[in-house]
Amino acid sequence: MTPRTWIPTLLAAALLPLLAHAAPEQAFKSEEGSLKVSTLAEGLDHPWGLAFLPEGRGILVTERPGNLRLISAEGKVGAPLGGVPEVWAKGQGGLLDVVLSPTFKQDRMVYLSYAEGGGEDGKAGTAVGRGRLSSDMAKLEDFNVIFRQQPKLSTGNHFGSRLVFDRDGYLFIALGENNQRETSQDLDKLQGKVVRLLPDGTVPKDNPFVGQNNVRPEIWSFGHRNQQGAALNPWTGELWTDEHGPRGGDEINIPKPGKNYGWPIATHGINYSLLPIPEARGEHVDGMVDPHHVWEKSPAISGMAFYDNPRFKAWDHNLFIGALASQELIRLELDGDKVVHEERLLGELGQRIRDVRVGPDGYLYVLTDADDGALLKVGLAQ
Ligand SMILES: [Ca+2]
Repeated sequence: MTPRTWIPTLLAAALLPLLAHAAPEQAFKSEEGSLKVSTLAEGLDHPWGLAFLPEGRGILVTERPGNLRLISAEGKVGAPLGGVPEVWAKGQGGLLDVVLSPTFKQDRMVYLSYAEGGGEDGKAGTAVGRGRLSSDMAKLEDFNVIFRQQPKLSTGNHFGSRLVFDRDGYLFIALGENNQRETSQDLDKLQGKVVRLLPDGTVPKDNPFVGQNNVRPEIWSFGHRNQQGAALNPWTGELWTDEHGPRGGDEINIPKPGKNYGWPIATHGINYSLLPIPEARGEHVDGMVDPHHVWEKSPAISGMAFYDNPRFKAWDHNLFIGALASQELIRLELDGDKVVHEERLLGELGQRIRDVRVGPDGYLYVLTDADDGALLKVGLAQ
């Protein structure tokens, strides 16, 4: 390298970290101390889900219009990865969640959920597939679909979806009902369900409805509306999900095998038109499981993360949930499984919060849902 080329290169190298940290850190009051918020990356197009690569090699982030990007630990946003499936990017549809295989270090598998077209009359449904992250991290190789919501019934709403592996390596998919209420109770359809699969998409033999006629064996639980958050409780190993109610009645559930979570027969909500849900028979209906926790006024809850990192002791045993309509990050204190206190954070930003995860460094990583969406890093002053 001649001096003429290396001087600008050195300058660029010196400036890059500055650019990545261009936005100043902000501080907001919170019950547990001063909340420190910095923008790790911005200019993201409706980011939806994120997954941390091991050994600090960056963060995979989905953008709803269909791009998967790698953001470096310093906040540099990479070009879209190749090998990602074509998605149906209309309404609430598009590229949605991303998780790594629990055996990623051996298999380098990345799982994606997304809206897929091809249904009757141009309708779409949720699909899940996986591909191997190439060694240069520029593409997914040999992507193949392991799950499709059948039939495809969405004209643009309620695709869910979140992906969670449990401790035994089973893959849970938390789905929406495609805005077709009655399908949540139909056991021959995959709308409004939690499904449980082996990592390659085959159905585990001990799923609750295996062997029954006219029932999809993938189903783990049913009677769900639009599930946009899910996480594994690190203290119990159980799956938790959250779902949007209609007008009112956002819920947290702890889905158990074969159980009915009520929608649209049992709900705390009413229609957006203020009319009752036609099928609804009340908040509690015998034979259906009440929500573990419910909001009478809907914050429109989305991605969730349990806090189990030693970094910020004040947050120990908390559950964080993004909220879209109310434009906040919800902090819930848990006593065992029970929600005993709620605080709303980040309202000062006026941003729809789509997802929240706990990073390996113990900071919260938060995605804002906007044309110019951001990846925020949130911690407490220490
Ligand atoms: Ca319910």
